Amino acid sequence: MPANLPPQYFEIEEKYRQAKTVEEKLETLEEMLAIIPKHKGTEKLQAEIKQKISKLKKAGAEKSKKGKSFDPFLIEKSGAAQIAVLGPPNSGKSTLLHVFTNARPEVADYPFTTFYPTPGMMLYEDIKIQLLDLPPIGERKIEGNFANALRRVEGAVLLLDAQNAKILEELEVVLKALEDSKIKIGTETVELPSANWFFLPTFILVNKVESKEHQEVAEMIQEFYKDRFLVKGISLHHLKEEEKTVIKKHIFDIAGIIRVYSKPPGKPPDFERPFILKKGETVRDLAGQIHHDLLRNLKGARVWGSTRFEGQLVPPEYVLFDRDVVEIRT
Ligand SMILES: Nc1nc2c(ncn2[C@@H]2O[C@H](COP(=O)(O)OP(=O)(O)O)[C@@H](O)[C@H]2O)c(=O)[nH]1
Ligand SMILES: [Mg+2]
Repeated sequence: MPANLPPQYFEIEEKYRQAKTVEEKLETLEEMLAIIPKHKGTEKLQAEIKQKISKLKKAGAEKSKKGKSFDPFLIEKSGAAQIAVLGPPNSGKSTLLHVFTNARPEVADYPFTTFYPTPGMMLYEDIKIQLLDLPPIGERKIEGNFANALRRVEGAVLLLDAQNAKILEELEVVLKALEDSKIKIGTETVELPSANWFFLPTFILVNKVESKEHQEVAEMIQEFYKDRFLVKGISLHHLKEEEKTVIKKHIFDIAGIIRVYSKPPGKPPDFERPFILKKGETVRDLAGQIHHDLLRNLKGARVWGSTRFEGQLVPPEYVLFDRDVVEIRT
């Protein structure tokens, strides 16, 4: 077909192939149609695209007639980060929310009490982190909505039950179910099979450790999985204050975030409202968060905390650390 399509056409076509939502697909199809030279050689192609557009629009109209499908897993993010609480049935996921947040999901000794996610806010020093109590992970395939929710969170806590004789099997079942949804978990980044896989930073809490025997179970898990996971044995029913503090710190660490305090020139730092950055982000990222005007005129910053000298001048590319105080210079 002597269509003589411009090179951009093929870029848009590629975008169309990658499009995930109906809206994205429609948008790229409209773009394709707009860019095609209108002559005899492209008539067939134009007709095909128009047909695709009308099909998609029809499907969309029917869907909205049925009412927007409600996604109970779409929990609006609140606080500095969202952390998933994962695990097999009965491992203590809902109990974890009782201990660390003000949320009160049902706790019961029969499995599958939690069908939908329940959020709760955990106070960590001067910030709040949102924990999501989630349905148990078992032999069944993880629902699409559930898997998508896991791709939105910053990290996860995986709870296991030290008093369950099948603890190793349960852990393997969880790992397998997640991998069936193209999600790999680990405390340190693990290699992903391909680009559409998702890495979810996760640490393991072996719960219900209340005897020497349970302690040995936790140590066994730790021994087997130490290359991949941080593993900690605890009992949520008998948690000491110090242990609570340590677990909160692990949750903060797995979220992969840092707190940074901004300081206007000549004024004291604002410790009331920390800015939240991802680990590895720079002065430039902070400036962009404060105000996009700052970005344009950014020269660097003075930093107190991670620098060798207090108030040291650093360039925009300087990587910030948790608790740094930063005075942006323009
Ligand atoms: N012995 C013991 N039981 C616990 C502990 N944490 C939770 N449980 C019990 O385990 C059962 C399941 O807890 P739940 O939080 O509902 O688990 P979920 O299904 O993972 O949400 C309940 O009977 C809890 O009281 C613990 O630290 N020790
Ligand atoms: Mg539960």
